[in-house]
Amino acid sequence: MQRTLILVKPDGVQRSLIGQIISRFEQRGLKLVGMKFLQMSQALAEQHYAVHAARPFYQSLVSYITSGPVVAMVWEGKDAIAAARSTMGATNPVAAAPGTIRGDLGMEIGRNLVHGSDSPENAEKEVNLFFSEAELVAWARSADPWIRE
Ligand code: DAT
Ligand code: MG
Repeated sequence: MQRTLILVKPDGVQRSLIGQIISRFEQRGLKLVGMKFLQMSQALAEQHYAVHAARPFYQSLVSYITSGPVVAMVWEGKDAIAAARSTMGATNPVAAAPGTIRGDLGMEIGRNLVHGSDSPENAEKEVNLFFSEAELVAWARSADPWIRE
């Protein structure tokens, strides 16, 4: 079982796409185990994007993610990380396949609507950055046998 951290970035919130973005993960069959609406601090953004600190676009990344509130979620499931990333689509929305969040709703890399963890190691770090263990809910979903064999 994997957990992945998903963020609806400030453009998704400002464009009233929160519900639509959450629906995509929900309908795919991932299980929601944590969710909060927050304004990320500069410090949290810098920690979250620490892996990109050396990249030329780092400063704009931090200012974008702190430019307004975000929705932070933890979604759980077997292969949750890869499933969530395929639902998100390629990093650059122009290259993202139609049917994906970025491919359907986005036009450029600096406004790509969602974040999703890219590996089990980063997922664990990112989940712990946004959520305490007590904020994550263990629950049985009645549809599970219809989603997983
Ligand atoms: P992803 O968000 O698909 O995991 P990433 O982790 O490689 O992509 O990069 C983090 C974010 O940084 C990405 O959502 C958008 C931005 N970004 C990545 N590559 C970029 C580039 N070449 N120019 C500008 N922004 C970029
Ligand atoms: Mg990434």
